[in-house]
Amino acid sequence: MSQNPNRSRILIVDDDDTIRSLMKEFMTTLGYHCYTASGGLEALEILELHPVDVVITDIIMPGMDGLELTQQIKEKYDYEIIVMTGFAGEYSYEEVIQKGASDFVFKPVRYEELHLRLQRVLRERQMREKLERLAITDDLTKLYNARNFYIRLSAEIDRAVRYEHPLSLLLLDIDYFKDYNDTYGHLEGNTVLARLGELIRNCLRRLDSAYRYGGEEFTVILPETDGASAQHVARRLAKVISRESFSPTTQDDVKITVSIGIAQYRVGENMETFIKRADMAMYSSKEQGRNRITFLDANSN
Ligand code: GH3
Ligand code: MG
Ligand code: MG
Repeated sequence: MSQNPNRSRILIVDDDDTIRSLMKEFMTTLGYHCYTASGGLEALEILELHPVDVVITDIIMPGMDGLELTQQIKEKYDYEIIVMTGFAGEYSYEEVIQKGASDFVFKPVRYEELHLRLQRVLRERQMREKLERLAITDDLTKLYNARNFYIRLSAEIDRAVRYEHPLSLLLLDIDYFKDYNDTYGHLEGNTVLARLGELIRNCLRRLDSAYRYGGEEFTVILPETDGASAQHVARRLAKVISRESFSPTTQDDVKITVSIGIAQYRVGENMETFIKRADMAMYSSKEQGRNRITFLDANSN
């Protein structure tokens, strides 16, 4: 949803031309971005092309009625629906809500009331989106959290197997980070973690996703990526991180380095084994002196 609630996108569905155009005028004046449709099928066609935040639909319409439309939208999308109904006895509140509508207004619609209901529905939607975002995000680094890592990796493994596409995993661990904390304090350490989160995020392509895996450990899932390309990504990350300077005190200009492990998914292996191989590659980087990249290809153990 757009940040400004007034730029939210609304689809108005009504078979009455006059109501449709009056509502569109009202909503547009309030700053909403409006689409209109004269029936259920046309509404579904519009939704195929344009995502929206809220659908406001009449119930009684020729062809597909508003209840059927509500049900179909809810099966396919996560959009809010406000239903307009002609008179009190036409459909029950329960019936409409059960189909998945968020709210309900009577016709003739009082615009002020509709606007208030719309604002409430949008507020609740924003709140829900925020909670969903918080549940999958690490607060300090703004990367996805470890719980989300397992969910996403499992889904990516399924996709890689189904489409026979390569899939790679990076595991990064900050070198000597305990010393950094001991020398400059935990808060300065946190600054490093937050900045690393930002650097990693900025380095990635659209399909890639990065996670705070542990305290000072990060993972990056690279779909559609073989080991050779994953090494490019790892080198780019290491370079960007090595260029960054931190100033935990006014006198100090401190560099940090990371040890990186790379594994390419091997068909048939389970998620735990895949992660373990990336972990072993990372430990190998540590053992060889840190600040380096180790790749275990699909055939090595
Ligand atoms: P190595 O090169 O072997 O990785 O050494 P290291 O010191 O980085 O590794 P070790 O696992 O011994 O220590 C990890 C350190 O990371 C210890 C802990 O204080 C620090 N750390 C973990 N989570 C956080 C955090 O949220 N904030 C801060 N500031 N430090 C953290
Ligand atoms: Mg560690
Ligand atoms: Mg470490």
